[in-house]
Amino acid sequence: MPLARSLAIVAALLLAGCTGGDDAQPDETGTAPTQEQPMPLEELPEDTPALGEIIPAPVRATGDESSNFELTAQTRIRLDSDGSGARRAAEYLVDLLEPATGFALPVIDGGDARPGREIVLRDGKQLPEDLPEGGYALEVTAGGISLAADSADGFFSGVQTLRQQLPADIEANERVDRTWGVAGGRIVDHPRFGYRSAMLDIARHFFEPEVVKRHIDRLAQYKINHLHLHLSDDQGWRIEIEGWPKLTEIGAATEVGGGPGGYYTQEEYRDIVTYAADRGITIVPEIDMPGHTNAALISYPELNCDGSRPEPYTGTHVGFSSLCIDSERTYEFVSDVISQVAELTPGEYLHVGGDEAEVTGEADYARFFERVLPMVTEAGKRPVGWHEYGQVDLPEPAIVQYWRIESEHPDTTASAENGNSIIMSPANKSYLDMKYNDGDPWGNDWAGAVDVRAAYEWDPARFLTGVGESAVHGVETALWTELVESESDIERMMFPRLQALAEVGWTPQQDRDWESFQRRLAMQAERMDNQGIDYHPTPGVSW
Ligand code: TNX
Repeated sequence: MPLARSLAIVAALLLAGCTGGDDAQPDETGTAPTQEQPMPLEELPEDTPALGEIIPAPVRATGDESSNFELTAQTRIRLDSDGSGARRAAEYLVDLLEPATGFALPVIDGGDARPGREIVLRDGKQLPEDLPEGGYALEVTAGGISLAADSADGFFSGVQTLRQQLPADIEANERVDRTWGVAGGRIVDHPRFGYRSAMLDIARHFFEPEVVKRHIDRLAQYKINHLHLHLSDDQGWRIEIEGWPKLTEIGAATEVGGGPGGYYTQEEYRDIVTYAADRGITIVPEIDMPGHTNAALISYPELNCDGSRPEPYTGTHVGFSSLCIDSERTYEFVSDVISQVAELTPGEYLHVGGDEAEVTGEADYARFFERVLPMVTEAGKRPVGWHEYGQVDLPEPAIVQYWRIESEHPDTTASAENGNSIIMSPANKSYLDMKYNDGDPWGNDWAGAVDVRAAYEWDPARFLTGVGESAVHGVETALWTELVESESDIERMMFPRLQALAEVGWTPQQDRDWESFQRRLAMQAERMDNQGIDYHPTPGVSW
């Protein structure tokens, strides 16, 4: 018997043994029943990624060429877990695999092991004890695949790893008749930061729910686990608030350039939240205030100090609007908005903006947030705000999002010293509305060009003086949409810089390497093509 085959049988037996299954017990002749022991794939199809050749790079991958797995129509997915995370991730995996393979894989709860034919999602019994939160272990043998995790986040991340270990054809929309191999070995992996996020501005240009859903699909594959939606700005108000109908009748009807705008009903928003959760993504809603509020002011002029109705705004300037800080009506409004948005959002966070409030006096600004932040915590949410709100006395759970390009920012450093966590989104690294290169015909440029290498080569724990690893809550890219009008604009600006930021947020700093990233990024081209992503084939990468 060839060595690889014997090893595969041993592996299958071991797998069965450790799960208590009995289908693979040797028969009287001492050999395992052959119909339950598919051959290991000794020759992986050439286009199968080597173990660990994925984005973001895993913490540890140990290949074993003798134990490749083959996914077939007979493969089943078995749950050996008490939590709902494994089931949700399993159902997601089934949906991911179906279009290209044509297999409708069953998900089975409990039951015995069936070596060689199954992918098991199991609670973390086999995880190293010191595996940090959000981690998972993926073991690929000819006898089966085991994905162990102890959180929904871990299961979703493990599923994304498995997805990228399959050939790029797995991303095809139509059935591809071929061998589906997965390279054998073991990956033990965990994120550097628990918060890995992307911001989409749907205020400057509105995007329909189905565009946001496709965006969610695309983000999830790189283990981005939060989507921050910028739901209001001068140019548009994008979410229905009961009791304040003019926000959507008037405030939603504009966008940059004079287009029709739009908004989400509460039902549509809830649906997006659920869709995201089913893919391991938490929605972080942002209502920007007290500045960036022209759309609210044209809807309800009583929120303006002089009570007059401003003109609708469809340009791209910032810093000219403010809610009236001294009016009780403002706090009735903000309280309704916060409580309803909190109610619609199961996630931990609620973003209150706070940036560029240039026409709100400093003392007013502080007074405003002293009243508003308790509304957020009382609604059961953890406040997040752009770093300007760090000038205010923040409650301990509040998170500060740093967006400037300077490496010194005393207020943010002070916030970190006070125990507030910091989300790092420096514009010269993570702003995806910036041009890739100086000569690009599209994109903002106030933070300079941000090419893929710039987006990749930085350390979130070394960017800002006094904000080290333990103060960093995570990283977030931002796609402001003053100049982004279509879904294909979104794709071109996001990809492939999103992959760079995804690895910045996931992979330990010492394991990150531009050459290696560049090679793995080139491998993503076919995956993005198959998904119909109109990415920017940026120079400097051998696509
Ligand atoms: C600054 S970054 C803004 C946005 C703009 C963006 C354009 C931040 C918190 N505010 O209002 O859209 O620059 O790059």
